[in-house]
Amino acid sequence: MAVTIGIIGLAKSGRTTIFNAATRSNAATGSYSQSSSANVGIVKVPDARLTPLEEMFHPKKLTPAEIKYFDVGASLKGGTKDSSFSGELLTQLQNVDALLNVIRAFEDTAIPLPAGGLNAERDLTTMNAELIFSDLTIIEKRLNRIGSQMKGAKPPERAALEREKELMARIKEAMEKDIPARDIELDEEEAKILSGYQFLSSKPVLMVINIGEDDLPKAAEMEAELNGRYGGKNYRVIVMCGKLEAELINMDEAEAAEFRSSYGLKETGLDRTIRASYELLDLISFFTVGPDEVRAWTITRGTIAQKAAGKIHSDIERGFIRAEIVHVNDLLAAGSLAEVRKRGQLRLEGKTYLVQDGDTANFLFNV
Ligand SMILES: Nc1nc2c(ncn2[C@@H]2O[C@H](COP(=O)(O)OP(=O)(O)OP(=O)(O)O)[C@@H](O)[C@H]2O)c(=O)[nH]1
Ligand SMILES: [Mg+2]
Repeated sequence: MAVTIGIIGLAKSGRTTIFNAATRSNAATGSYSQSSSANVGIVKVPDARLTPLEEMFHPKKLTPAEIKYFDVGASLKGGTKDSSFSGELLTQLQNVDALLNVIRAFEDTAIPLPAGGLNAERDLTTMNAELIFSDLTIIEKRLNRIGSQMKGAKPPERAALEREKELMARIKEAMEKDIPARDIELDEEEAKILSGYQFLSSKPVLMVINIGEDDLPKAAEMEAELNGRYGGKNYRVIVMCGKLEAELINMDEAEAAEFRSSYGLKETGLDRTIRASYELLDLISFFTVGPDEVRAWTITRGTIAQKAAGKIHSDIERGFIRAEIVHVNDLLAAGSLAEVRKRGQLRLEGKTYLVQDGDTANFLFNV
């Protein structure tokens, strides 16, 4: 399954513009009505290692990893004690791996500013408050349910409910002090219980500061400063001009590259967003190679070989015997799998081997 990212932010912050830039789409922007359906886009994750692998294997199919973006229709309300997220929208957001919070930092007299003007700090607080508000509603419902379930419960079940209740009460207390779930320290068991709730405020956040073209010369400096202030575990900041990025995706590549360098930009907004998302979620890629298909797979760093195999098929995970591993750099240096074998560079690894970024893997399994 592709990594999914939900785009949120205040109205007119430039969410759809950033969505277009990140997915090479042309969804309508500047529509003043709140559209009810989300824009969905899938992008292939650029990976320079795929091209030489393709040249080596001439596969029938080349499959890069994918990232899926949702530009949800509703925007954060900002200040009103009312959740923007309910129904289908809430379900969609609950299923994303990370949130991309667009923060407006561009001036444009034609587009009304939020009350109080431009203020990244305030917009961040607004986002957290609104995600927490949505989560608190769920916690309250769950606490009520636990109360009634406890009545008829047998001792072991009761103990589990008791633990969950305590945890929920602790999370509730923290959230009432405006602490999002992602910032609450949890042990392994607690984290497991909590993951079932898919709290919105537990999602890692990529903040995209949407600046105007005039501020582009300051972008790198701004990004470093903001990452110093807000970056860290579960948080990353990127600064980009959404409007320019969205325009550049409609140009041919050479022309776009020329424009980009005239603005001092080295990478596309799409590439930067993907890289920041991978860093934020601590994702790495491994490859499967062969004449049928060369494919990149996305996993979290620290994934064991057996679990990584499960990405491909649950049968391979269940019947896992061993993995034949060679790093893509060694494979490319050797020139072929036969040469890798000859050089003794094809390693046999067991279930608990931690798959590394750039590993190529062949899983041996029983069905
Ligand atoms: N000047 C300028 N305008 C921008 C920039 N980014 C977006 N806009 C404009 O701001 C308006 C709103 O952008 P959208 O991308 O539609 O913003 P949104 O958050 O999706 O807005 P809604 O979904 O309508 O709430 C559009 O007219 C965009 O062209 C920017 O960097 N600079
Ligand atoms: Mg929009």
